[in-house]
Amino acid sequence: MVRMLPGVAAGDEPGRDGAADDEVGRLGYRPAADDALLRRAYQAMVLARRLDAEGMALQRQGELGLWTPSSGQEAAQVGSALALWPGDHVFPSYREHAVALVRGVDPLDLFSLFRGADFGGWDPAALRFHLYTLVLATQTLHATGYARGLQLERKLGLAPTGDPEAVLVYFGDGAVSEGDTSEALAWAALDGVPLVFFCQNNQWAISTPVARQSATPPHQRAAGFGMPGVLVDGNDLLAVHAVTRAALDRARSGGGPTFIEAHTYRIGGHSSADDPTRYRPPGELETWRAHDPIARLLAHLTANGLVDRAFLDETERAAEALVTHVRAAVPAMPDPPAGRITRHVHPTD
Ligand SMILES: Cc1ncc(C[n+]2csc(CCOP(=O)(O)OP(=O)(O)O)c2C)c(N)n1
Ligand SMILES: [Mg+2]
Repeated sequence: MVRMLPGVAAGDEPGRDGAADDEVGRLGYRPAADDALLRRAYQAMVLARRLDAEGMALQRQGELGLWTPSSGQEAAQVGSALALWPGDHVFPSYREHAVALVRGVDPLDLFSLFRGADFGGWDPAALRFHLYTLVLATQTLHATGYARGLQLERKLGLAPTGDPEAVLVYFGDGAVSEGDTSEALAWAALDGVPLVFFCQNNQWAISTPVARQSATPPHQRAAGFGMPGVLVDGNDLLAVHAVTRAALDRARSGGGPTFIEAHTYRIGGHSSADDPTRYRPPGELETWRAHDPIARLLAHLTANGLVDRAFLDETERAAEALVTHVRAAVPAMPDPPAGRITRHVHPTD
């Protein structure tokens, strides 16, 4: 298990060259030494948290059909997304809003999807961020097929010149129970495709706890399929970034796929249609709140003098401006024209 930041307790910060980092170094992972990247990560996490709150509020006001909260999973999402190179391909599920932000998806395109005004309005080819899927685990096969295609292109000398590309696929702990995931893992390992399986174990699949879905922690399955499985503290931005970067490097250099399990927690409900108070054990939410990934990164940044008041104020201003924009734009989104749904089936419509 890889773990770098020990939580929010004052005086408990390891810094980036403390004992915890030595342990990580022995395992072959190097934490980011790039202060600008850590500041960027903090900003992306704050923006994602605010957008998430706005998504819930807009759904409650009747402006969105559904919202899938991502709060609590910002370190897992931003840490992994910032390890990607621009040419890498991402296959998300339906909760990767923070990854979408990092990849440059216009937040309004996320909201138009959840409003039902669009089918998923961003350009997956341009952004290298493929469309959301609600059908659990399908994206694991799409990603494996895509990675196999990249591998064959390279083998046949058809790959574009430039950086070699890798693929990263996101899925949840519940999706590990789907047959598609097992097929994808078996196929990916057999062919050694350039792919990273990134499982956000947020402890719940709607109301089913992970312990009732899997007799072993998800990452332990990887060995049986023939690839390394790594467990990482998913609320630790530096650890997630280091592990994902190493796995992507391995994929890019022909080393084959890696399975990462990021141990995290879904602070909100499964979706805006869910009431987690019906099934969560008492105290669980509070325990995880004490490991809030944004507070932990901020504690690290502050302890190392990497942020000042002006930076924090600027981050707040940017978040406020973003949600003000979203709040005005979402209710004004036009309904799609009738016939749009069949446009690509019946081109004359
Ligand atoms: C094939 C399929 N089966 C069932 C569902 C219903 N469903 C939607 S989300 C979900 C739970 C998924 O949990 P997990 O994979 O842990 O992801 P999380 O929502 O926690 O991010 C279920 C059962 C679905 N969307 N697709
Ligand atoms: Mg889950």
